[in-house]
Amino acid sequence: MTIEIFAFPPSARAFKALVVANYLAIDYTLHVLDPREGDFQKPEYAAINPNRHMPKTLAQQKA
Ligand SMILES: N[C@@H](CCC(=O)N[C@@H](CS)C(=O)NCC(=O)O)C(=O)O
Repeated sequence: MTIEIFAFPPSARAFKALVVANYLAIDYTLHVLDPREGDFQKPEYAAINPNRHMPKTLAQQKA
C-alpha cells in the first residue's frame, strides 16, 4: 500500500507521522507544505483537507 503524506517536515506533528510511516515500512509520497508560503490556505490543499491543517494522510483508492 502507498499513502500520500502532506506535511511540513520540520514540525513535530509532521515528524511523528513520518516516523510512524518509516517504522511501519509504509511506502509513502511526501508532499511538502510550507506555511511560510501559505500552502495550508491554498485552494488545492483545502480540496484535500478542508480543515487546512497538517499532517494529512491519504490512502490511494483502489480502481
Ligand atoms: N488536530 C489537528 C492537529 C494538526 C495541527 O494542528 N497542525 C497545525 C500545525 S502543527 C496546523 O496545521 N495549523 C494550521 C496553520 O498553522 O495554519 C488536525 O486537524 O490534524
